[in-house]
Amino acid sequence: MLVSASLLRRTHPVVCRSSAPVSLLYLARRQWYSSSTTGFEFKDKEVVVDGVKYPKDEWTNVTPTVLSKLDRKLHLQPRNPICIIRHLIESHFNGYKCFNNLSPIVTTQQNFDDLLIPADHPSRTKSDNYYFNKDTVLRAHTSAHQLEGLRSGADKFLISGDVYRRDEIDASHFPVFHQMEGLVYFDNDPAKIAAQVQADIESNALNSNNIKLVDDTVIKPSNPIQERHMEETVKPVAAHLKHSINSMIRTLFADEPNLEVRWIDAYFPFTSPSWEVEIYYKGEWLEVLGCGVVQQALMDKAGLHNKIGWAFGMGLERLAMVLFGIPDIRLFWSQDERFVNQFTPGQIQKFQPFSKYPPCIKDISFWLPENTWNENNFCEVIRGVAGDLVENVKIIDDFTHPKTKRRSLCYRILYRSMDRSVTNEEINEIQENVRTSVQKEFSVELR
Ligand code: FA5
Ligand code: MG
Repeated sequence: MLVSASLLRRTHPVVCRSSAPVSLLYLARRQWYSSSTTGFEFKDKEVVVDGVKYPKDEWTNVTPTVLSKLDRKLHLQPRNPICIIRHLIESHFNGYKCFNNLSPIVTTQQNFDDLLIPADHPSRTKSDNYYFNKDTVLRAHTSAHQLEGLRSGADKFLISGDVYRRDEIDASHFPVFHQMEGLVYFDNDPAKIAAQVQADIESNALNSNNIKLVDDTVIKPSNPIQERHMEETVKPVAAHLKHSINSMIRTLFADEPNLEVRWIDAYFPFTSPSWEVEIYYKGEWLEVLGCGVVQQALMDKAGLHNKIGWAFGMGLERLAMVLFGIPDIRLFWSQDERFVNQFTPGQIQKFQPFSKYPPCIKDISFWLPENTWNENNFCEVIRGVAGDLVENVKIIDDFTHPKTKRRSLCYRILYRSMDRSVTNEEINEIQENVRTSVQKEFSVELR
């Protein structure tokens, strides 16, 4: 149990708007959080969200910081770049049924089992996810709704929503982000598929030359066709998938000079073959989506035995960062007018940087009680105390004493607010709380 959660126990219920910095809510030892639409409460034995009770167990690790994001739904806020990009992509995928309002609180069955993710798969761990309890989790991807979509009767659909992951802390990672899932299926008849694919490709020619698109992936034993599939059906399905994504990228980035895009092989338990697409941005390859041919066992679960489909899941923030030139993923959450008023529904406008508030940098170093260390858990404790004020957490020293073999780590934490100036006094207090929480949570010896 995170130390920060214990800070929440007791005291008088206080109603807060979720836009208040949660770090301060922690420090004020408040217990009841409410906003216009989503209220949540941490009790001794349960977490209550909008009146629904989720009994706590040894898996419970949701935090107020993360639950305070439930009602923001940036993909539904018309002026937010996440919503603008969602609309642009939806209009590109003409005729697809769109699901935009599915609850992010899902069962582990939906998030993992339905997708054939094995019981011991590392993506299920507590250090990667936010669990209410062993059966209920904040969805970690929009793929959690693939089966629902397949069962809806639509043969092509898009699902957008907020997704939640415990992750590292930097400019392109945030514990809440937005994904869009796309899925299409066809009758399993090679001639029919090939004809349909040909028609779609012709109606949507790729004729932009501002984008250098490299795809040297080939279907091979390490990224195979499924046993139940035939090469002559998978090839046109894969061609349709790749064309659909490439034409979306070309439409979206039509005015972007010199964009470099590449396809690489990937692995997902719910698709085979599988790929990822990356865009070269600010000196590195930024992964924007994963995709592949849907596992036939998943189609079977939906009763679609004679169909074959493809699916993708993409990160809307990552695409919007490139498209709108937004340098830090936290900016999407900013309620600073200088950010919010820059964007107009339906339009792609480059972000005009406004003067950033100054950062406040603090280091924390400690001896580990033993050699094992999980950075996601460490970042989560920091987020629990500092909320969105933490911009970056970077290891700057990892030292093992030659004689005692004890290991010491030093992390540099960069604090900055997107919408106001922070005072050194305020950060000192937060840093002190970070130190106490880290010490208690991991039994480290602070240096
Ligand atoms: C998935 O989530 C799969 N469900 C995608 C998929 C769907 C594959 C359908 C096959 C078929 P992945 O974990 O790679 O895959 O995430 C997909 C995308 O979400 C990434 O490419 C990235 O653009 C975005 N993403 C992942 N983690 C973060 C994060 N912490 N912050 C912002 N964006 C992220
Ligand atoms: Mg990935």
